[in-house]
Amino acid sequence: MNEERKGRLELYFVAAILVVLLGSAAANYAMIVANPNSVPSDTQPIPAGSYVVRVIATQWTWSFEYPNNTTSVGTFTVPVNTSITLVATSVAGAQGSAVIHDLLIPQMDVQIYAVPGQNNTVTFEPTHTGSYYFECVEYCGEFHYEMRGYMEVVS
Ligand SMILES: [Cu+2]
Repeated sequence: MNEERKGRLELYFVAAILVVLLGSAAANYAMIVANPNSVPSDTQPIPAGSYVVRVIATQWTWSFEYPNNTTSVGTFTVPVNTSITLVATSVAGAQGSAVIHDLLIPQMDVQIYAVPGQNNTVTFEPTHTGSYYFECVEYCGEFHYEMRGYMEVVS
Protein backbone atom coordinates (compact mmCIF):
# COMPACT_ATOMS: atom_id res chain seq x y z
CA MET A 1 0.00 0.00 0.00
CA ASN A 2 1.49 3.32 -0.95
CA GLU A 3 1.74 6.23 1.47
CA GLU A 4 -0.96 8.29 -0.25
CA ARG A 5 -3.47 5.42 0.04
CA LYS A 6 -2.59 4.84 3.72
CA GLY A 7 -3.16 8.53 4.42
CA ARG A 8 -6.56 8.50 2.67
CA LEU A 9 -7.59 5.32 4.55
CA GLU A 10 -6.65 6.92 7.87
CA LEU A 11 -8.67 10.00 6.99
CA TYR A 12 -11.75 7.85 6.16
CA PHE A 13 -11.30 6.00 9.46
CA VAL A 14 -11.18 9.22 11.49
CA ALA A 15 -14.16 10.61 9.53
CA ALA A 16 -16.18 7.43 10.24
CA ILE A 17 -15.44 7.70 13.98
CA LEU A 18 -16.45 11.37 13.96
CA VAL A 19 -19.75 10.53 12.20
CA VAL A 20 -20.57 7.83 14.79
CA LEU A 21 -19.67 10.03 17.79
CA LEU A 22 -21.43 13.16 16.54
CA GLY A 23 -24.49 11.11 15.51
CA SER A 24 -24.63 9.52 18.97
CA ALA A 25 -24.22 12.92 20.67
CA ALA A 26 -27.00 14.44 18.54
CA ALA A 27 -29.35 11.49 19.26
CA ASN A 28 -28.66 11.73 23.02
CA TYR A 29 -29.15 15.48 23.06
CA ALA A 30 -32.44 15.18 21.14
CA MET A 31 -33.65 12.50 23.61
CA ILE A 32 -32.77 14.64 26.66
CA VAL A 33 -34.48 17.73 25.21
CA ALA A 34 -37.61 15.70 24.33
CA ASN A 35 -37.86 14.01 27.78
CA PRO A 36 -36.60 16.47 30.41
CA ASN A 37 -38.30 14.59 33.28
CA SER A 38 -36.70 11.27 32.46
CA VAL A 39 -33.22 12.57 33.23
CA PRO A 40 -32.25 11.08 36.61
CA SER A 41 -32.17 13.65 39.38
CA ASP A 42 -31.60 13.56 43.13
CA THR A 43 -34.23 16.22 43.61
CA GLN A 44 -37.70 15.23 44.77
CA PRO A 45 -40.39 17.66 45.93
CA ILE A 46 -40.55 18.07 49.73
CA PRO A 47 -43.82 16.50 50.98
CA ALA A 48 -46.01 18.75 53.14
CA GLY A 49 -45.33 18.15 56.85
CA SER A 50 -42.03 16.38 56.26
CA TYR A 51 -39.31 16.85 58.91
CA VAL A 52 -36.62 18.66 56.93
CA VAL A 53 -32.97 18.22 57.88
CA ARG A 54 -30.49 20.36 55.98
CA VAL A 55 -27.30 18.43 55.26
CA ILE A 56 -24.16 20.49 54.66
CA ALA A 57 -21.05 18.67 53.50
CA THR A 58 -17.58 20.17 53.71
CA GLN A 59 -14.09 18.74 53.45
CA TRP A 60 -14.38 16.70 55.69
CA THR A 61 -17.42 17.05 57.94
CA TRP A 62 -21.16 16.48 57.79
CA SER A 63 -23.23 19.22 59.47
CA PHE A 64 -26.96 19.07 60.05
CA GLU A 65 -29.55 21.82 60.57
CA TYR A 66 -32.93 20.99 62.09
CA PRO A 67 -36.34 22.65 61.66
CA ASN A 68 -35.93 24.36 65.09
CA ASN A 69 -32.64 25.94 63.85
CA THR A 70 -30.40 23.80 66.08
CA THR A 71 -27.41 22.07 64.51
CA SER A 72 -25.25 19.01 64.97
CA VAL A 73 -21.98 17.81 63.47
CA GLY A 74 -21.03 14.25 62.56
CA THR A 75 -24.27 12.62 63.70
CA PHE A 76 -27.90 13.61 63.35
CA THR A 77 -31.15 12.74 65.05
CA VAL A 78 -34.60 12.26 63.54
CA PRO A 79 -37.98 11.13 64.94
CA VAL A 80 -39.27 7.63 64.20
CA ASN A 81 -42.37 7.01 62.04
CA THR A 82 -42.07 10.47 60.51
CA SER A 83 -41.48 11.53 56.94
CA ILE A 84 -37.86 12.77 56.86
CA THR A 85 -36.52 14.92 54.03
CA LEU A 86 -32.80 15.50 53.71
CA VAL A 87 -31.81 18.59 51.71
CA ALA A 88 -28.13 18.22 50.87
CA THR A 89 -25.53 20.63 49.58
CA SER A 90 -21.76 21.07 49.72
CA VAL A 91 -19.79 24.17 50.67
CA ALA A 92 -16.14 25.07 51.12
CA GLY A 93 -15.07 24.30 54.69
CA ALA A 94 -12.31 25.72 56.83
CA GLN A 95 -9.84 23.21 55.42
CA GLY A 96 -10.85 22.75 51.82
CA SER A 97 -12.93 23.57 48.81
CA ALA A 98 -16.51 22.77 47.80
CA VAL A 99 -16.45 19.32 46.23
CA ILE A 100 -19.01 16.60 45.56
CA HIS A 101 -19.86 14.29 48.49
CA ASP A 102 -22.37 11.45 48.63
CA LEU A 103 -24.24 10.51 51.81
CA LEU A 104 -25.17 6.82 52.03
CA ILE A 105 -27.32 5.36 54.84
CA PRO A 106 -27.27 1.70 53.78
CA GLN A 107 -29.93 0.36 56.18
CA MET A 108 -32.36 3.08 55.07
CA ASP A 109 -31.76 2.54 51.34
CA VAL A 110 -30.98 6.27 51.24
CA GLN A 111 -28.24 7.85 49.19
CA ILE A 112 -27.96 11.51 48.25
CA TYR A 113 -25.33 13.55 46.47
CA ALA A 114 -24.16 16.77 48.14
CA VAL A 115 -23.18 19.00 45.21
CA PRO A 116 -21.89 22.59 45.45
CA GLY A 117 -24.59 25.05 44.37
CA GLN A 118 -27.38 22.43 44.43
CA ASN A 119 -30.01 21.47 47.00
CA ASN A 120 -30.72 17.79 46.40
CA THR A 121 -33.55 16.22 48.36
CA VAL A 122 -34.51 12.70 49.40
CA THR A 123 -37.47 11.64 51.55
CA PHE A 124 -37.80 8.47 53.61
CA GLU A 125 -39.53 7.25 56.75
CA PRO A 126 -37.63 5.33 59.45
CA THR A 127 -39.95 2.82 61.15
CA HIS A 128 -37.58 1.57 63.89
CA THR A 129 -35.58 3.45 66.51
CA GLY A 130 -31.84 2.90 66.65
CA SER A 131 -28.47 3.99 65.30
CA TYR A 132 -27.94 3.78 61.57
CA TYR A 133 -24.44 4.04 60.14
CA PHE A 134 -23.80 6.49 57.31
CA GLU A 135 -20.75 7.48 55.32
CA CYS A 136 -19.58 9.54 52.37
CA VAL A 137 -19.25 7.24 49.36
CA GLU A 138 -17.86 9.77 46.89
CA TYR A 139 -14.09 10.08 47.23
CA CYS A 140 -13.74 13.72 48.30
CA GLY A 141 -10.11 14.12 49.30
CA GLU A 142 -7.50 13.22 51.89
CA PHE A 143 -9.80 12.78 54.90
CA HIS A 144 -12.77 11.32 53.01
CA TYR A 145 -12.73 8.34 55.41
CA GLU A 146 -13.58 10.66 58.33
CA MET A 147 -16.98 11.52 56.82
CA ARG A 148 -18.96 8.84 58.62
CA GLY A 149 -21.29 8.76 61.56
CA TYR A 150 -24.68 7.65 62.79
CA MET A 151 -28.23 8.72 62.22
CA GLU A 152 -30.09 8.35 65.51
CA VAL A 153 -33.77 7.50 65.11
CA VAL A 154 -35.63 8.31 68.34
CA SER A 155 -39.21 8.03 69.54
CU1 LIG B 1 -17.15 13.46 51.39
